[in-house]
Amino acid sequence: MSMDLSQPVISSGDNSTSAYDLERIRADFPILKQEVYGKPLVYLDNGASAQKPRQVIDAMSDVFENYYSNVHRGVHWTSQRSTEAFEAAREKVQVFINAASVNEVIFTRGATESINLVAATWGRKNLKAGDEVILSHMEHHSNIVPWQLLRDEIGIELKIAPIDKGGNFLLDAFEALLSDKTKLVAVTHVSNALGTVVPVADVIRLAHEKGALVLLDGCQAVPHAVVDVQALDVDFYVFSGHKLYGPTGIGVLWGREDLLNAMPPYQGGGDMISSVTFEKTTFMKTPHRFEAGTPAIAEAIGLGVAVDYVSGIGLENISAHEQGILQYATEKLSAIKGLTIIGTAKEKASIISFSVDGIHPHDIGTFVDRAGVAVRVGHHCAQPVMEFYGVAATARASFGLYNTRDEVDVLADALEQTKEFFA
Ligand code: 7TS
Repeated sequence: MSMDLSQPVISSGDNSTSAYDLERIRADFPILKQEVYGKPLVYLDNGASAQKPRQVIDAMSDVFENYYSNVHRGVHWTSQRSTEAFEAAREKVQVFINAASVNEVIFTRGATESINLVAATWGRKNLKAGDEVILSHMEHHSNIVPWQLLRDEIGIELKIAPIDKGGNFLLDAFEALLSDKTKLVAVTHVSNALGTVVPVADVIRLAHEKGALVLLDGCQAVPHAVVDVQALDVDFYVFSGHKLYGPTGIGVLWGREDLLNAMPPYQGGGDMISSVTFEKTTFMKTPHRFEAGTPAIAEAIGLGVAVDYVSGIGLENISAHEQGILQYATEKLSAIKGLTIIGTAKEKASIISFSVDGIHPHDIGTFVDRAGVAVRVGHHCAQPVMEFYGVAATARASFGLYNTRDEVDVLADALEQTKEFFA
């Protein structure tokens, strides 16, 4: 069973992982053989950044060892080879998210830069004082602050779509916020702090009925399920490479080609112009218009290999595996007395935020670390949703394609020991 992120209703998962060769997958990730404090590393911080398979590491070494050069400008062999590999990575991303054209795939430093790019270019050009942008209550700061900067600059209004105590996105309340003033809905596809899957198909349909565009923050969606930007009928989609088992320093802004070509450039510099005189510069079309300067070459190539890697396993299979882990971990952690799971939405990706009575999340994180378990503690760059739950921080286990039920058991045992220590 797979988690179809294009639909509001998502399966609760399948416990069978028989078709899923977990041992072979784990063997692809060198870091998983690492021991910390003499214990096997149990890496449950995939929401912050995922580990890299050998295939990605080797591909990036191969670039530097065998054909590295700057792209789009050399007639020599290494530059042509690098350019071909760089552009092939763009095509892989196009296929991965089913973009209509390769020109719609813009390489950025990551989701944060992608959102800032849309706010600074599309936003500045198309929004004016009084126009409304709708966000949700569970956005990552990177999908809040760029819009606040724009608000402070040009006077747009920000409206916040609410959630309920379980962390469910409230579609009716969202619909009630929509008006003729709504120009953009910028929401997360999957919440990094709660794991909630937002019913994006409905969000997009309702927003479009009002003539508003939709930007989805897909950081926590693309590693977990098939994303098809055409089936979604979305207008902008952003994600980071490093949460998708690829390198840091590379991410994607996808947008509809007509929208992108109507947007002014983000940064000016080399590689994005058609011609330059001191009087006037003309710009290339998308994607180069938005890729000023030397890009992250080996990183883009690495991202392409990461896309190959997850596609080779199959996002449907990854989703089924992770939903099984999510279900198992939810049961296992719920059985711990005093532990509260924060975020119990009907549809979730494999992310569990939690608190334990009387123990500060940072103490939880530090204590389980000694058992080799890496979890994230803090506000997860989503302070408004922490405030909604009346907590400053949570502990968070976020599971990836290589995590096992045994690792869930190690986490649960470590949490029991933490409780005993602090009792
Ligand atoms: N949007 C979401 C939903 C995210 O989870 C993150 C990073 C970002 C945007 C920003 O991505 P970046 O690659 O540009 O930094 N989330 C997390 C996290 O949950 N823990 O550390 C980073």
